[in-house]
Amino acid sequence: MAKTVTNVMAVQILDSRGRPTLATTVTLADGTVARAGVPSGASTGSREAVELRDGDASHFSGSGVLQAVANVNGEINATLAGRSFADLEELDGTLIELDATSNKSRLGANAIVGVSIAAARAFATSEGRQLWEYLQPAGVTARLPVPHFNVVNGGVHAPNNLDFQEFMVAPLGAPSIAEAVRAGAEVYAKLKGILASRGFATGLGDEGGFAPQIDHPEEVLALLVEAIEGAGYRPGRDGVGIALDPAASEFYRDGFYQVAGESLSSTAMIDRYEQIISDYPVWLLEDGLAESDWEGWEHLTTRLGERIELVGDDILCTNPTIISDAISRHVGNAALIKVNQIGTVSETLVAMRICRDAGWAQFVSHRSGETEDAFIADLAVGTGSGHIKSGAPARGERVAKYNRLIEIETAYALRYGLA
Ligand code: 2PG
Ligand code: MG
Repeated sequence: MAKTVTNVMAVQILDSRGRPTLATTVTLADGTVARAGVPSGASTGSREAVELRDGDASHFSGSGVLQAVANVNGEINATLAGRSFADLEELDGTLIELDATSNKSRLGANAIVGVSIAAARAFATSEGRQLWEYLQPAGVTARLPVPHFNVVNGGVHAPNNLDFQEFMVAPLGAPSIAEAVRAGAEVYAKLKGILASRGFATGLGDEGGFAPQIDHPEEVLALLVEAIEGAGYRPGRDGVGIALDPAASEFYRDGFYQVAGESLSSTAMIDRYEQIISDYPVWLLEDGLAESDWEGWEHLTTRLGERIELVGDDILCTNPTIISDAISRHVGNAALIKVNQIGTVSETLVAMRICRDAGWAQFVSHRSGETEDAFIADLAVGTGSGHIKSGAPARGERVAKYNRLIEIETAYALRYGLA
């Protein structure tokens, strides 16, 4: 049934880092009102859709989004209000056409994605369906994803020495979301105790994980195994596994990877990962190499692609064209899925369909700058993507997503897990 939009509006609010972002509202003629909060990244891929920032140094040091807000309240509202749309794809297509750039830089991907997410929620509500049901593609089985809890933060997400950005624990062997969340929270609490007992600070990074002053990634991995065992779980795929997002573009300089004082070639970096996955129960590696190192990625995939999941984030940017290119070049075997990287929900669903058709995995993700909006929980469930990352099992904007998964699990008997 066609939906008539009567109003679209936005205001400037704060994200979890205290930086400005947008809250958007879409109102339909049937009285449905739906909102969205727009996420924002720090370690961004160079080919991501463009987030519009005001650049006015006297206002939030240039990071204001008042122009993006004005674009929603002005041009976007003028175009959408009073119009009927057969579905979300038509509404998203109208936004893309209106922007008329290849990277959403005119109206701002932050403005566009806020409207797209709020519209998806409005359309679902108007049809009396759960958001995850509304997002579920034909022929796809909805299921509850394995949450990946980022318990140690480094890179550009924390002011410590760690070059790797994210160290995640994944309750792959848990029977349900409720048990997975419990495992994540128990390991997190155990890790805090271990860090404190060794004299490390237990302050937090941007995604709620601890940010100890540690140089070597292997040292963190050893602590994670200790915390997993200490909390009473088995490290590994039948218990609690580990996933890494080094976000390698951030420590790639002049063709070399700078890790803990060492300068490693692409091959040496792959050797290091091979050793890491032999020594520790790491089952997933995201952005192990830089976005510009496609040749390195090809080697990485040849060497480790049969053993672990290799997820492309900065290198793919949730972009259907780039993902198709990577699939044909055998670069990685999975894509990170971030709605604001491409800018609309419809294009995100296309990116996920391309992955599915190629047998690639899809790892649904938050951004380091977040709001309490839990859209990605429904996205992961509806698309049956099998896994999601939303930071630590702590801090409101992170647990909002995990709590939504618990709510979905409680109300609907859906299968949990990856396979
Ligand atoms: C990443 C993300 C989310 P950011 O690199 O995967 O964890 O970080 O949002 O800063 O890009
Ligand atoms: Mg990443």
